[in-house]
Amino acid sequence: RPKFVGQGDTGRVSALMDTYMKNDVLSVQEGIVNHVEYTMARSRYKFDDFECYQATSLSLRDRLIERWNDTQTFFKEQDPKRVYYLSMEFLMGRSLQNTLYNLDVAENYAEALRELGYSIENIAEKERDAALGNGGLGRLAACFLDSMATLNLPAWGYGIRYSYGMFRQSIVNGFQHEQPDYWLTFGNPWEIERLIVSYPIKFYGHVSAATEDGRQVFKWAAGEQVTAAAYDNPIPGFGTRNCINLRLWAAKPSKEFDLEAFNTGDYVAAILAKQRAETLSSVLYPDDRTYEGKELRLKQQHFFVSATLQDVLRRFTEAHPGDWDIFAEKVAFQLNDTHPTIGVAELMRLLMDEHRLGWTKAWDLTTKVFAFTNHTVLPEALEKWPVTLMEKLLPRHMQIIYDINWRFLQQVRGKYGDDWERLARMSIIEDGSGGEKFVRMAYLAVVASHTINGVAAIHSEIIKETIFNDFYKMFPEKFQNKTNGVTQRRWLAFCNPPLRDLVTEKLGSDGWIRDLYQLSALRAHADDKAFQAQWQEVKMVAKKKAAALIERLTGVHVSPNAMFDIQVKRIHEYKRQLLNVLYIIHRYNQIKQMSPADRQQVVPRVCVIGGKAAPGYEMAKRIIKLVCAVGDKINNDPDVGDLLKLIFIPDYNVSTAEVIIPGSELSQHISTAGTEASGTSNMKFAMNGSLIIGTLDGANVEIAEEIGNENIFIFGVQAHEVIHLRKERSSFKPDPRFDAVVDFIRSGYFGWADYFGPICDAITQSDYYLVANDFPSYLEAQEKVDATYKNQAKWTRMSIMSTAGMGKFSTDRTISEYAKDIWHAEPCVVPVPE
Ligand code: B1N
Repeated sequence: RPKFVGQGDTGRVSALMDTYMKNDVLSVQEGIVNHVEYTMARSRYKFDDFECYQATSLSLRDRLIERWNDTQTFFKEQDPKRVYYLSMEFLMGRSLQNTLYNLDVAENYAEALRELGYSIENIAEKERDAALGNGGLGRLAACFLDSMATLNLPAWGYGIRYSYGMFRQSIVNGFQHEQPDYWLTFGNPWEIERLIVSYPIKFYGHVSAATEDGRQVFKWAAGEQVTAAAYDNPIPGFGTRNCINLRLWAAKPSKEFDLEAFNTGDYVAAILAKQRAETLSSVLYPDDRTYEGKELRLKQQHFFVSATLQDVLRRFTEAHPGDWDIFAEKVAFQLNDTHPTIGVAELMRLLMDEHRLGWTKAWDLTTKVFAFTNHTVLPEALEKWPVTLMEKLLPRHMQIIYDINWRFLQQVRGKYGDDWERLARMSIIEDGSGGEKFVRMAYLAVVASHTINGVAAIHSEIIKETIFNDFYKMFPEKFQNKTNGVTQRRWLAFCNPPLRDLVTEKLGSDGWIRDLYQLSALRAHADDKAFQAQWQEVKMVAKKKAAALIERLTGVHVSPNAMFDIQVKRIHEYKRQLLNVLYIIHRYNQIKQMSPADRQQVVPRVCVIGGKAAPGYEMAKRIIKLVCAVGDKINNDPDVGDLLKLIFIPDYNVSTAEVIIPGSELSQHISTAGTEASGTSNMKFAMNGSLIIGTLDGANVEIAEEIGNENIFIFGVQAHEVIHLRKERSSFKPDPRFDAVVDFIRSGYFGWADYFGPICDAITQSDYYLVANDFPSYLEAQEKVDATYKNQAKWTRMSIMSTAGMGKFSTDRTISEYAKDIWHAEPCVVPVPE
């Protein structure tokens, strides 16, 4: 290990620091007990499961820090190109099991705890989820970190340390209630507080121009200043010593005393005003895919991006003082959606106003380091900040954005001439008809980035044809696809040990945990009767676990002999939970009308729907109530019994996903074609042998390609038909079975007829998401599902083929492609100490 440098006896310090913690059972126990006694100051009388979880985590943290330090020191010595993943969200979930497996100490810890009288499973349950994200976008960032560490990339994540994560959902009388998720009450054993790493962040105020050495310079006299303080979260890779960093920023009052405020005489009021700085990082906005022009949200964006860029520039200038020519050879930024796009203007500002580079040089560097990922084409999600707000909050940035736009529009004119319509369409500044102007953040990101990517093949085509079409025509070479993935560590190996062991045994190696393409060798065994029986047994174990969770969360007992049919994701009209519910009502009515003999032929189903509605999204909240009302009726109908259940599971999150997904047999990914950019739970489900019923949307298209069309239930209209079908709406005649179901809801059979009125209106009037159009083909696909389930050999074969075909959908593949095609970054492998 490198020599200690600093004050004091460097030889002696190095010698003491040169040793590593031991991982034998006794050393592990000593570590845990030490933390209980000395870190937590607990006694032998107060050492329950929760305390044990904390002490165990702290002892693992010690081991993480060893690797973290070695990794960061090594990166510093090697000085490779670094990748910075900028994201407002990192939906990490729990860390204990993941750390145990990635550090390869799971067995010794389990044994150590067993001897101390604790069970690892029980103490793992004590951990609160780190829910610093809304859904797919935030969880993707978390899976990316796992793969970047595992692939030994010199990468860091940067984000916000929210005090309140995603709200906790409870269901009262079928209605969603939101509870604050103050997840830090008992501390967070995984983070390292770095009080000395902090940066000033400025807001408001005004800009003045001056001339210095014959050059125009701009000075921003800010009106408000807060401090960004760093919290580091070590991210260990699997099967490697590398341990990368997720640096999250928390807002603190600034150290500078604002003399003006203090001189007015009201000392206490001035202190209290400073204290309000902390609200900046207090809460994660829970509205995914609807943009609300809230000032605090823009402040959060600037806050974390400014801190990040200052941190990166400090690291770069320390290593290469003044050597800006190599900046782009050492630094790559990935913008996770438009949320960090203010970073484009902030980097320009820092380079020009702080580091005194000219516009041309600053712009050259900026456009070489940023790349941008788009995650949605829904118009309501596209960020557009009012110019008036930008001018007030970030006056210097607004000037810079105007300058970027002016130069860009000159370039457009140079290419297309005075095509005013095109210029208005492509302008970063939208000059609204109402007189209000907006900054189109996606266009700013596109103009400044060297590469723009979508998150699944179909989505990357759609963005070129629709929202970014003009930009695609102008710079076709900038556009790429990077199909999403998931980490097979968390989403198969760690959350489903029986399946992990079966797969490993069949393949003769656990190499698939680092190279998911190895799963394809399972195909050769898909028809093997003995293997099928083992496969079914493993699924039954997972179903029982899921059933126990369902009973614990809802009080409803479900039979593990029924088919487990799951749709879990954020509640949104475009995801069409409604289509699912309408079908369940249809199925219920069919069962009710059957003779007892016919009922014998019905495949029993447990239908599970789960997910959170954005607190202000009325229609989504009505949909939750509808699911609960229908469930109430069905689950208590003696005619139906175990033939059909409908469960709404409350507070769907990463930890419940880790139980529900392995237990699923059928999973639903049924968005209107062209609306779901990728979806990632589809990959998690298929990896765990769940069959997909879905539309040709997002990653479903590529999943079908990989596992074969015969192994997936595809239905519905295709993306290219959607515009036409929306136009034809007025002459559309819905299927009578569709009308019957809607009328049934309106009749008040499930109660709440008035409350459900707007739902029925939405799908019978404009029906923007084409629920009625897809209803008949969905029914047909569902009939195929039933018929297939009755043939268990066929079903099991399809299930094995689903898992076997998932090689492509590891984030290891996704991240390798980003590294090669976008970041041009190479692995940097930390040597293993003897
Ligand atoms: O990102 C996921 C995709 O798999 C999903 O298809 C996509 O819907 C999701 C604003 C979003 N798109 N946009 C968001 C989240 C938070 C927010 O404030 C938008 N999330 C997605 C990963 O690519």
